[in-house]
Amino acid sequence: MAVYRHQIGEVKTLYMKNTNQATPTIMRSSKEASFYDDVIGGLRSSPKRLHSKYFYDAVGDKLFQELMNCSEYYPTRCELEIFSEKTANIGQALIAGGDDFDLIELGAGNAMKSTFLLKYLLEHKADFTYLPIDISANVIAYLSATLPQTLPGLQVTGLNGEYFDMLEKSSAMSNKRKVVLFLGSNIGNMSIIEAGAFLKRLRDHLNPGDMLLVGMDLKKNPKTILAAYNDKGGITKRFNINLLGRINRELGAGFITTQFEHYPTYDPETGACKSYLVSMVDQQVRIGDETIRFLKDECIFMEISQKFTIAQTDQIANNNGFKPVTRFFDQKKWFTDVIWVAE
Ligand code: AVJ
Repeated sequence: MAVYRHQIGEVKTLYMKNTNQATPTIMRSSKEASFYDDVIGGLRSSPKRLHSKYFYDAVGDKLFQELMNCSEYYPTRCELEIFSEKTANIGQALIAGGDDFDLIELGAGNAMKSTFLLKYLLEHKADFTYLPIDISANVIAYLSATLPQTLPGLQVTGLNGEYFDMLEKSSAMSNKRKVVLFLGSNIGNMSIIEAGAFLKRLRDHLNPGDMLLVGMDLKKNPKTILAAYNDKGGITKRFNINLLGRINRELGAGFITTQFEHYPTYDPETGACKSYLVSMVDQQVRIGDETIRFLKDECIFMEISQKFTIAQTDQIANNNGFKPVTRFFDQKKWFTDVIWVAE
């Protein structure tokens, strides 16, 4: 099954009239402008950084799909195991929260894991509507068209947009209790501080008694973690380098991608798995009207994939307005899906 994500349109280059500017000016839609601004802002800051949310263009989606199938990258398999083996326990825990509910999924993607849960809830006559939220219009169109066919009787309301905008929309649409799914260890792409702020904001969009089911990757043998972000086939490397390619394609930049190498790290003390791209030479890169200088060995911080202890998963809940209810694990205890209730 394909995973679709946001795709940003082409950059339009035109020569401005009525000005004495001789150089081409690049006009961008607001989406493109924020991509451009984020790229320039990130590369002008010290240390340089790019935001991992931009990994997922059409090429990035395909590479992530490949990663999910590669032997070293364990998180997707672990969470799929939890959703396929513990379906009844997860389903019962959500049903036990009260009456009818809206089941909201943040960043639904192809909804492969949630499909196990949806099927169980339908078979057990739970009264609920599924509201997948995704930034990609393709994802939402795809899910709205296919889910009612694969799961007859499922009520689906697809929401295409940013998480918090769409959460507000869902609250305006119904005052049923809410169960929010945030799977795939996506929370790991924030530092612990950012994740705390995100959870506080999410809590503000919920009512007491509403539930949150979060997928979190756990600390484990550091070699296992590092290998998952440094696969022998070089998919993770291409996944990172592709963001430079995307900047070239969409913002007309001049990155020579062969002049950067992938540097993955894992710190077993903090649980922070971080990846960098390292400039192999002194170089200058043109992006629109800007020139960015890189020293030899200078790094761009690309992504954090935070790993948690079980105690930390409770702590981050308690610190941000949630109370831990239950947790589920795969056989190896490499990954957890936790259920929290809003206080
Ligand atoms: C999609 C955020 C869960 O951080 O593990 C995979 C993305 N990055 N390999 C992760 C990713 C490098 C992934 N998530």
